[in-house]
Amino acid sequence: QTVVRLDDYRPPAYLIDRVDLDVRLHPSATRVTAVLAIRPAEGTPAGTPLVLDGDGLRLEHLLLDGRSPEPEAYAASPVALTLHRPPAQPFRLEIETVINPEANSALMGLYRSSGTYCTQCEAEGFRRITYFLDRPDVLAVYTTRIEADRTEAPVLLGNGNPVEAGPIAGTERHYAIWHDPHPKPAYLFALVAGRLASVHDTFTTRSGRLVRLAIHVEPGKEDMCGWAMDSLKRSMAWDEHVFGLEYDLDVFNIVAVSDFNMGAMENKGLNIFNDKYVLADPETATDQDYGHVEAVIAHEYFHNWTGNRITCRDWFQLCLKEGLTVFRDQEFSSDMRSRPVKRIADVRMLKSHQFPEDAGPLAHPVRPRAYREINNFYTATVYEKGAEVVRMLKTLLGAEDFAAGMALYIRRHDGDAATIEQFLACFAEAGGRDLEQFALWYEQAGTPRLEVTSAHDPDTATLSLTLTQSLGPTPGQASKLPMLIPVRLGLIGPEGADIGLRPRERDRVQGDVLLLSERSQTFTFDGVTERPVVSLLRGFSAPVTVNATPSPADLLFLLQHDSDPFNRWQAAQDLATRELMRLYAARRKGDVLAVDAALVSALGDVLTDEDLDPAFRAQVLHLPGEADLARDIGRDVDPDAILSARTQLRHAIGRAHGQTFASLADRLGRRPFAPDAADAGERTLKGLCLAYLAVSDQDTRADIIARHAREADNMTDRIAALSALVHEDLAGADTALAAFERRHAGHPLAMDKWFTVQATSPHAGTLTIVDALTRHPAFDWTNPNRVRALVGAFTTGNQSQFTRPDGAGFVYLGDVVERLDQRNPQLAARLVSAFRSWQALEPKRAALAEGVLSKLAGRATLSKDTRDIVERCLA
Ligand code: DPP
Ligand code: ZN
Repeated sequence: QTVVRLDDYRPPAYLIDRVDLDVRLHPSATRVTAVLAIRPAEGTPAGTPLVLDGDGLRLEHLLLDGRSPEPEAYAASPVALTLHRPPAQPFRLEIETVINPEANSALMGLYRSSGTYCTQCEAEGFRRITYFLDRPDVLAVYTTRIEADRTEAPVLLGNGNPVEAGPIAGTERHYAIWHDPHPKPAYLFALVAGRLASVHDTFTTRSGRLVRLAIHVEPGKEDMCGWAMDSLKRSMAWDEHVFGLEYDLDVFNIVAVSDFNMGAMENKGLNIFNDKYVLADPETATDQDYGHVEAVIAHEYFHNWTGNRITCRDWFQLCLKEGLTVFRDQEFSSDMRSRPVKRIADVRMLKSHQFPEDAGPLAHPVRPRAYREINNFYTATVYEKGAEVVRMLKTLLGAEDFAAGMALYIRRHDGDAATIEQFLACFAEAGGRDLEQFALWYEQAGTPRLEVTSAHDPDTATLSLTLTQSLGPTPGQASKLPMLIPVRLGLIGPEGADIGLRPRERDRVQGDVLLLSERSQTFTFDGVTERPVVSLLRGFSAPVTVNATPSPADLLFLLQHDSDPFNRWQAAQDLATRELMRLYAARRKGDVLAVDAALVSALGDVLTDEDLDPAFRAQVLHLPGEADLARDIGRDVDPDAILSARTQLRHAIGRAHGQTFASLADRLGRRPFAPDAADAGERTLKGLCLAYLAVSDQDTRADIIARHAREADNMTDRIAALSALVHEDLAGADTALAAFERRHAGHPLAMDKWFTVQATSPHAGTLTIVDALTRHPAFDWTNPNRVRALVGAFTTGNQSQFTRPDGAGFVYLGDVVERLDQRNPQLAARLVSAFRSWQALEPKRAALAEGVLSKLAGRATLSKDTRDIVERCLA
């Protein structure tokens, strides 16, 4: 398998200025004519061969400047079309290919989803449609003519603005022409054709451009688009307000399709979405779904500038658009909702998805330097850690210089295919900074670890903090350099108020941010008369793990007094983690210890503190997950002992506050459904109360929860009650499952939740149930959402059952991967990544996982996508 390396990057020898596409749609034989205006790039020696990319293509016709070239002048294979000696002057190449959308099960290129023709071209799907220079630094202006059967596809959509449309006389067919004036790389090309219904709205940009907005869905689903449309309009206004960025076409189309490998795709003027991130109503979508729809709509819209107007020079720069755009959508959601709660949710996600990636065999830098399959680099590291790096940049520069840097980046690189170096140069220039050391965040994989010690001297009224950073080896990177780590700090006095910081090393402290740039540094603060409690890494100012040793009393103090809500939450997590580790260590030795009553009581105080936002209270009471604990344990992990420890603590909390959980569950979230943050927060806390009530000793707990499941008037409450019943195996679980199934049988996205609830149950019979559910009428192996909701939920959301000591969970995943690999390599590769932490497991489980991976590796027919993950896991 060939490895693509950043160091081998060369600018393209030929450029394509214009693309005129004529796509005559047919379910099994779509004819694509591409007319390309090509010219040699400056400095390309005459006679340099032109190699266009293909993937599974067959050439039907070729014309060079209107004439058939001699057979010796070119060579065509499924993966390339080569002109041996192209003209030295600009020339026109006309290429005809025939493709089969119906047979396209990989969902890359042109395919059909429930009868709708749609495309997915990122990263390298355009080459499955026609031969092209399929690389992001070749930018062309596209005109697309789409032709289709009028009854099969009454709606024809392309990139850019509509130019003309009409029937084709004497036939059952019609056509539409779309023109996109903005030069773009091929990965942003899209077309959609089908029998689609739509909802419409308008948005007027601040300079007065009237934009027609439309969301296209399967007929009958129009009523479920309101939230997406509302989110779109808020995104457009927010990007103008916060970043000064306006939309640049006359129309903006969104299409929801049911078969989609990713979340959504930012094609210019024609975003294509996994329907999961468009459709929402209270009956079928949870508050979390509403939040995701809002965030993904915003994310794809924000790509219009960070991704489309300024794209990536090569795929190594993927984080240039993704990390930045995730940062932007996180900021948007923070402004729409509660900022602290959003931050906590994002960090939870980072720690549970990205930290394990960084700690295992799949670890890679935010900007990788080599890949075998780019599809495997749409990762939590590129996206979520990439966003953290941008956030740190803002912390280091301050809001003003950061905004100036962004403005410069947009001004300077509009229309470019850019690099991380160019991006950073704009901030270095705007902020008058040297960002050379900071750039290591893009280069070095792994999660840095901070060791912190503090010493207070009452005689000199000083506090000194010593911070030491370390970063372990990761694949391909044996040793690392020290990073520039911004550590936001607070010192809290005995009364609970922040003490003003008087640092001695003024050049290394910026406001309340310590600039740690050496392996070890000591920071000294004057005027600290009494021993303060140190609040470190406020707001999670850097994606690092911290090893400090605050006493339980200090952590309780932080939980009560920290002015930084993030660190109040973090203190509770640290307390819970410590307790869980203690219980875990005992269980591994065969002991069962009593649970720490002080922790249980402190959590009860937060639960009943009416001054706190309900969503925040829910986050504090939500214990670290099994995977989080496994990551902290790091080696020789016993998932059963983790589950028992966590269950023990949950039961102790449930029993101690059973009454409160019962009464809060009845009191909270009684207003008619509205998807706003305040109401959603109440429902989150209510759901958490039901989950704890389920493990309390309240006699009527099963009845209360079953009643909530029956009477819920929205999906959030219904699924929370159902999960509590099923996961605790309470009386009424089967009845509630059956009622849910009857109610939502016709709605695949709702049934996905029903699959997930069952797949994530920690009981020994779960694997058997998962397997049986693959034969349920609502399940469909060809639909990625179904597979992820059932199998993906089991392998990534049910640690103890996936890693069963008999290895049956591993074997099952291996079988699923073999089954799906030829059909949909991207999906198979995603699923097999669930093995990424196998080396941290205790030896027996690790050997069983390795066995399954080795068996997969031994298969001759494995896809490039899956082989890449499997071999990296085994390396
Ligand atoms: N569609 C994916 C995203 O928006 C990849 N660009 O993140
Ligand atoms: Zn994106």
